Formats: sequence, structure tokens, C-alpha cells
Amino acid sequence: MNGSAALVDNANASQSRRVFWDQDVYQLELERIFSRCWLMLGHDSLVPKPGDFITTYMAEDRVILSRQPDGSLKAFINSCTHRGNQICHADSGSAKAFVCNYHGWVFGQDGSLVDVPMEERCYHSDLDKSKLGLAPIRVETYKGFIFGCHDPEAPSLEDYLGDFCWYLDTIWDGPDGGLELLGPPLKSTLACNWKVPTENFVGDGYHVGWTHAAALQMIGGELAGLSGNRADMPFDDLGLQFTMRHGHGFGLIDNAATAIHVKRDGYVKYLEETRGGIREKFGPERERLYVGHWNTSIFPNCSFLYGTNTFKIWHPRGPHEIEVWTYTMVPKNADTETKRSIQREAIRSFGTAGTLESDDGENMSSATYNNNGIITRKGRMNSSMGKDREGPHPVYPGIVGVSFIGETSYRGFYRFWQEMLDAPDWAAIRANDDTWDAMWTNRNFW
Ligand code: UNU
Ligand code: FES
Ligand code: FE
Repeated sequence: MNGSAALVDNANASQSRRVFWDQDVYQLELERIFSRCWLMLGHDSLVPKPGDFITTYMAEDRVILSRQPDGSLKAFINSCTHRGNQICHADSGSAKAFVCNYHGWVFGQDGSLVDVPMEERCYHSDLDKSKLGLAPIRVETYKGFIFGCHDPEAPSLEDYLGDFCWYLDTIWDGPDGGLELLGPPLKSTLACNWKVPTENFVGDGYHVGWTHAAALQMIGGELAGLSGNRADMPFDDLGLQFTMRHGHGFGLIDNAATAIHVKRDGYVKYLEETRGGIREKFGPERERLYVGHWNTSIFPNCSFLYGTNTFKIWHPRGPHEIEVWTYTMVPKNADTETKRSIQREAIRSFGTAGTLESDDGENMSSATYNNNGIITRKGRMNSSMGKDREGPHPVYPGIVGVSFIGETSYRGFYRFWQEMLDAPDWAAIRANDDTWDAMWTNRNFW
């Protein structure tokens, strides 16, 4: 592929439109990003008991995640080592074994090949079953969230999340037990590149008042003032934006955790009752995060809105399509009615047919398919907003931008995306650990 260095220009904060369109770029992403990064698989709450399993994807590869008799987790590729068939066709369940439809090979809960029909008569002791288990995947969890990774050289999950752990702890490890996922996920397809929704969730505060103008007016509450980007709307004092070493990031709207919910009394009460514990455990800076609304992406393809509580995995299907999986992220120890009400509101707003989700869908598709032209695909996109109004912060880790409306976390996402594409291996990425933030030149902003 020629000119890959120009895909992202950090100095000018621009990206080639080929990042959304080219088949070559997509193939390189599969090799260098999806085969090497930690990818979201689910949460403990989806596989609570030994024998429980879910099936999911890592990019386009089908995966089985299975709870072992000793309570640990294993994940393996959902493809038979005999002739390649998909083995498990269920979305979730509880199973002692996984039996392939085609010739009946039997794989255990740990992915090992345990039985082969007529083994003695057909293979005459010549089949080494111990070498024919399902291809294993590294699995690690952080505060109950389960990730998988194909690269043995990748850092631990905790190192991969890095500074983001400091932020995630606020909501994933609160004194009241943190969060869990409610499934099964809603599933839908969108005709867009996987990075369009990821970059939107990582930091697009700018579109909220415009794309969602009508929905925000209908909902009212804290965000109604953003509707239509009125001249009197707040700006610098709306919140902050954050980016970290490995491309993770989020935008914060202060005091707006539950703003997208129409029916929210139970949730507001829950946050009021628990925020004191957060202040005690984590201090006032993180109490501020706890009562704010977050739009977040975990590099590369998992996003969530904390407060709205929708939780997304954008599974790529080629450069121009994704499968969207939508879970609801709820406080683990809230009462059942509060959890259900949060789930209803999350689905109403950001479910497949959600009022805000459908506002976004048309933009996602347009930002992708409008690059099919020979002129458009050669053009560039701009993500320069707030470029000199960000930097290292005395309290908040990573790089912090001055407003919720900015593109700090876009720049962080694409900076790391390019680094992953260029790096031959994780050692090359580790070598940049001390200099990764050099592009943020305004060191004394905060
Ligand atoms: O559309 C969004 N990503 C969003 C909506 C973010 C924050 C508030 C409302
Ligand atoms: Fe699975 Fe033959 S393809 S048993
Ligand atoms: Fe949106």
C-alpha cells in the first residue's frame, strides 16, 4: 500500500478518507489492530456459572467464551479443526461439550478435542487429538469486563487499558459493586466503516446539539440547552475531553449522567445515594466523573455511554459494514426495577431503533459511502478542534481537552491507530511509551 504514513497527519490533525474506504487499509487493520489488541468479549454477568457460554466475534472471527468448572474463563475460535465448520450456533447457553454438526467431533468446555466418532476404525490410533483442540485465545478481565487477545506479545489487559483504569474504576469498581451488562445484545447492521461510530463515541461532542437537536428538545432536561447549538448555550464549562496512551478516550458532560433518560427518578436517586461513597473512595475529581455523562470508546471497537448506559461492540464486516451489538450497562447492585428502567431508557434512546441511534445512523453511512468517488476517496478529514487547548493535567491522567466539545480524543484515537498500523510488533509500540504524547505541544495549558 503506498503512502500509508499519510493516512493520519498528527501535525495537521487530519486523516485520509481512505481510512474509511480502502480494502487494503481494512486488511491491515485486521492484521495489525484486531489481531493484536484486547477486544471486548463481554462481562462476568453474561456467563455467571460453570458451563455457561456465549458466542461472539473478534472482528470477523467467531468466538466461544466458556466458564470453566473451576470458575475461570476460556475463549477459543468457533471453527472446527476438522473441516472448518462453525461449531456452536447458539448465542448463549450452558453446555458440557460442543459438538460439530458436520462429522460429529466433540470439543470440551475448554476447547480441547475430546471425542471423534469411530476414531479407532477410521484413524487407527493415528489421530493426535491433543493437537486438534480449538484455537485458544488469551482472556483477561478487568472489574468483571472480559476481553480477548490473539497476540501473546501484547501487554496485560491492565497495561493495555493503562491510565484509563483510573477513570474506569470510578464506574466499574464503585463501592456499591460497579457495573454489569444486561444481554442478550440487540443486533443490527449499519452500512458504515467501524471507525465512524467509534470516533463518534470517543469524542464527538460537536454533533450532539446539531444531529440530535430534535431528540434533545423532546427529552428536555440538562441537555435541552444544546439543541440547535443556540448562541446562549454553554461551551467551555460543559465538561472535559480525555485521551490515553492506547487510543481510549471519552467526553464528559458535567452533572448530566441521566440526561438522556425520560423516566429517571429511580436512577437519579440511586446516583445521589451512592455518590458519597465514590467521593470517599476516589475523591472529588472522580465524584465529578461519576455524576457526569460519558461518551466513550475503548480502542479499537467498543463504545459506551455512561449515564445513558448503552454499551456497543462495533463488529467490522469489511470496510463498509458493521454489525452493531448493543447491551445495557447497569449498576450491579441497583434494585431490579431501577435496572429495568435504565435498560428501557437505554434501548429507547440508543437501541437499534432508538431515537438518538437513528439520528446517528444516517451520518455513519454517509461519512463512509460518500468516499466511493475517485475524488472523495483522495480527500482528507479534519479533526483539529481545540488543538491548543489541551494538555497534561495536574489531576486527570492522559491528555485533557478544555471542553466536552472538542476533538482531543479523536486525535488520540487516530494517533494510536496509525501507530498500531505502522508497528511491526508490540515491542515497537512499547518503545514509544515515553514519547507517545510528544504531539501535544501545549504542555502548560492546565
Ligand atoms: O450522541 C452521542 N454520542 C451523545 C448524546 C453523547 C452525549 C450526550 C448525548
Ligand atoms: Fe467438524 Fe468435520 S467439520 S467434524
Ligand atoms: Fe450521536
